[in-house]
Amino acid sequence: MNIRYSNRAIHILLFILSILFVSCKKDKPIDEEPLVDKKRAYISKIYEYKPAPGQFINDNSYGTLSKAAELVGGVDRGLISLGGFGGYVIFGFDHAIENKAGYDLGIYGNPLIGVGMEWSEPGIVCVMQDLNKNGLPDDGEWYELAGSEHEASQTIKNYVITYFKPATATEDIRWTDNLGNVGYVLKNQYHNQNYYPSWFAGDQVQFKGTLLKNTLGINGGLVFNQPFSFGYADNGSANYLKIQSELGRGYNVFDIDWAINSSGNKVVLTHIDFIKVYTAQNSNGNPYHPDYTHSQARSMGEVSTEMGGAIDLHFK
Ligand SMILES: [Ca+2]
Ligand SMILES: [Ca+2]
Ligand SMILES: [Ca+2]
Ligand SMILES: [Ca+2]
Repeated sequence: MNIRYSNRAIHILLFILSILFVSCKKDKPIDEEPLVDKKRAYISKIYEYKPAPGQFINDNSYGTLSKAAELVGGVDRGLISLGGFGGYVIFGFDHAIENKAGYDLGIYGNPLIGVGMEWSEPGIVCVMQDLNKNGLPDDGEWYELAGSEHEASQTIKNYVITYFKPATATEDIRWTDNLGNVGYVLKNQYHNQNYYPSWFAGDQVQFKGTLLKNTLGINGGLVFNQPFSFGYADNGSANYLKIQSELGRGYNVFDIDWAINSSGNKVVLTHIDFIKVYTAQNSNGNPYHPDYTHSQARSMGEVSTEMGGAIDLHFK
């Protein structure tokens, strides 16, 4: 069959099919129409955006309440930064996410994945059920999804950090933690605004969570922050690279089967209603730490998880 003939045959076939499709559609009652609203696979609501101080916070591009609201209904509609350790976002879908075999949830971030210049900023993911069915993340327990570092010796559970509002916008943001450390979220030359969230009441804010070890390094002048092997957001893991290569846009995958309670024991969940992501490292991206005066000490800015949306991997 020559090409012109086959094209003509295909056109005729498509024409006949389109007539059949239209006539079938007419006969079908409206309430039997299949669900094709792909938007429902994505975030339907941001319940809370509470970032820790960081270089993108209060910035109109990545760090305001209105930027967080833009994540609803799609992927890469915007990007929010969660700031330093503990800063978080809580979101949900217009339906519960079921725990089926394998991965259930995908979360979009912006890790740099070039070999030798990795810039991952791992975020821990927690899930909650709406036990009292009031549509709010207000009564269940937050269950951490245990990633590859869950049992690592350098992982610190129940880490608590307190950030202090600076007197002026030009100051580094001081913090203390429950291990007796004192430090600063360092300001840098690229972002001059106040790094402490402008909408927070009071003069200090506290975050709690699991602290993961730093993965920062420098090689030939290039500062990198390596990914963990699995189970974190904004993390350029091998699986992220695979999805990026197959779909053209990478995301991190999560299995509700990974849920653990506050004692570290596995919990069985048939579904979840709410998801929380928080920055899980406490790092200024400063390979010369604790030297704050080195010329490269402030070149990267704090390690802060970014999120560009999420997807229910079972939604068809
Ligand atoms: Ca699953
Ligand atoms: Ca509830
Ligand atoms: Ca970041
Ligand atoms: Ca990032």
